[in-house]
Amino acid sequence: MRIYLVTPRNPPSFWTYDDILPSIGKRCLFPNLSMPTIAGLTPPEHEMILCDENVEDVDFDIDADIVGITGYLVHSERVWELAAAFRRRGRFVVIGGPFASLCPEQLRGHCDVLFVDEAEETWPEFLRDFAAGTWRAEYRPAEKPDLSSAPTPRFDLLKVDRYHAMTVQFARGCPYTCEFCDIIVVYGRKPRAKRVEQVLAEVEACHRLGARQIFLVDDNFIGNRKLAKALLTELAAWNAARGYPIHFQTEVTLNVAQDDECLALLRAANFSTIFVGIESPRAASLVGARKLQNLRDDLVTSVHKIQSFGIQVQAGMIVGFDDDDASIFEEQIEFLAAARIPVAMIGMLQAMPKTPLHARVAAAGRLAGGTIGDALVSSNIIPLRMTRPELFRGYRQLIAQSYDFASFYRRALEFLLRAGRVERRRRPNATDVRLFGRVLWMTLIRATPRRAWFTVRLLLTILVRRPQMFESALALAVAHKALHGYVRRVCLHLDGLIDQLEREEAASASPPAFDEAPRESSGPLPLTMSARTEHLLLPADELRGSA
Ligand code: B12
Ligand code: SF4
Repeated sequence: MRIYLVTPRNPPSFWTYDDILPSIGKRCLFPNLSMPTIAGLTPPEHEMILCDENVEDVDFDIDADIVGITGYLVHSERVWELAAAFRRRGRFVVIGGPFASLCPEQLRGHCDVLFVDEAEETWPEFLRDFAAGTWRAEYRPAEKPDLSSAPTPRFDLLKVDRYHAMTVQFARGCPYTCEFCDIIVVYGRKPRAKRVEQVLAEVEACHRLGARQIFLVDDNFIGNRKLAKALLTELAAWNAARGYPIHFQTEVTLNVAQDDECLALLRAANFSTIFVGIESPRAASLVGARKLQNLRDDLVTSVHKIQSFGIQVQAGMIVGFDDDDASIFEEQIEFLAAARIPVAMIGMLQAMPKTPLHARVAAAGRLAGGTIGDALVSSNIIPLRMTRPELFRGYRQLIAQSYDFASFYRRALEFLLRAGRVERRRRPNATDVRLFGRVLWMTLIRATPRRAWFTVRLLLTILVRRPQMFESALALAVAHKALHGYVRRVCLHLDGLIDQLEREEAASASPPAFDEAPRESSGPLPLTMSARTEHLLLPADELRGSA
């Protein structure tokens, strides 16, 4: 059989880096791992073709027996469109992925077969059923799959050179119980890991294909700390033996700061950045969200501890918890500055379907529509200690301030000057030199005077005061270019939403609450639903005062 697997194009988001990818010669930051994973699970007698719409065009006329589509909630509209287009052409369409696992009810009727949850067992089962003509309309595993026998994903089917970094997964699931988290709803609380040899084989495969950066896409890399340490020990040996060809990054919980051995291993294995869900500087909000693992030590001390090992912390932050009032925005700004966190993904609290938070706010009549799956552009909760316009206005101010030139510069510089030293550095090769040229072209030579001054000042200061951090300074200059443009566009988008909310508030004494409904339903559109995000793709220089 011939099977065509499609990843839909990403709507603009914090992670799409639309403003800089063309300049660095890439089409997308990371490949979606689900497609190579599904291809790896497919017996070799079938022909697999992978298409990622982020790096190539979809071939709607392809002669395929099965078309498989993946996606997150943010891809929902494109998933529906793709499925309809292929079905119109008589193709047999199957859908799986985080959107299908969390909201199967929104996909039934849009495909021939729906895969809910992980597909390590159900995909091969379906292929056998399909060949026998006895397939079912829906597949859902009886138990969460054991990953210790998962085959290596077919990275070789990806157009690797079009991505900035590759993605590899070690474990799924997280032992914690954060109230807003949909990950534990779908992947469970018991971390399930691959064996060290499996991960090494995957890293080796990506390295052979030319990868120089790998994102270990675990929900929480230290969910099972013993296994994580065993893997890190081997990754450190692997990287050292080859002269550190790979930079790793991953996602962990903040309590990694209380484990010096783990931090030393992360450094030894060449993890340059970790993404940490810090969420809030306010203890009451963390308690309310059941994010108790963040309360084991002072937050700023914990972040500094991680940085002292030469590892950059990128933070996930959230506003709009029940204990957040209008003073939370300033508190967040102060925290990011004190903790020296240049890059923070700041969002508004979202009630994702099926989470305990969703059930609680719905029961309290505080649900304001469904979610578009991106906490940076909307919120579907009526806050407790603020009005909705107050939340949206405060949030808008918070993100604008966090990514203005001056604040970002201060945080970046503080981090670069004070982070721990990592002695070893890979010797630059021709690709590095080319990349360096492209970055300077984008952030200096072809930039606005303000952007050029920002870049010169940051790079020269670091060259003079801490030259060994030059590569990190360059990366932060690039990140700011991407995020500043994106945040400016989100602010314009929020301005529209705030106007709409204020008009609604003026029209009625109390803000309207809407029932949760599938997005394609008719009737009045709640704010979060009408908040289309296509205009977030406008070039940065079309924005008022943008640089
Ligand atoms: C790595 C990651 C990223 C990376 C890489 C994204 C990428 N290119 O794929 C980055 C950092 C860029 C990212 C960004 C975002 N992410 Co993200 N991300 C993840 C993370 C941690 C791992 C995803 C992964 O690679 N999993 C490994 C694969 C193998 O697992 P899988 O996709 O579930 O696939 C299995 C099954 O679902 C099934 N399957 C999947 N597809 C298909 C298709 C078919 C045909 C079949 C049969 C089966 C099948 O089989 C697979 C094997 O079992 C998840 C958390 C999680 N555990 O899912 C969040 C997650 C997917 N991200 C999420 C979100 C919200 C985002 C952002 C919107 C955040 C933002 N505001 O910017 C952006 C969107 C970016 C975009 N793509 O447009 C949410 C999505 C919620 C949802 N249910 O839709 C998740 C679940 C995390 C969360 N709860 O917050 N993300
Ligand atoms: S630590 Fe992260 S992955 Fe784990 S439950 Fe909390 S939010 Fe979810």
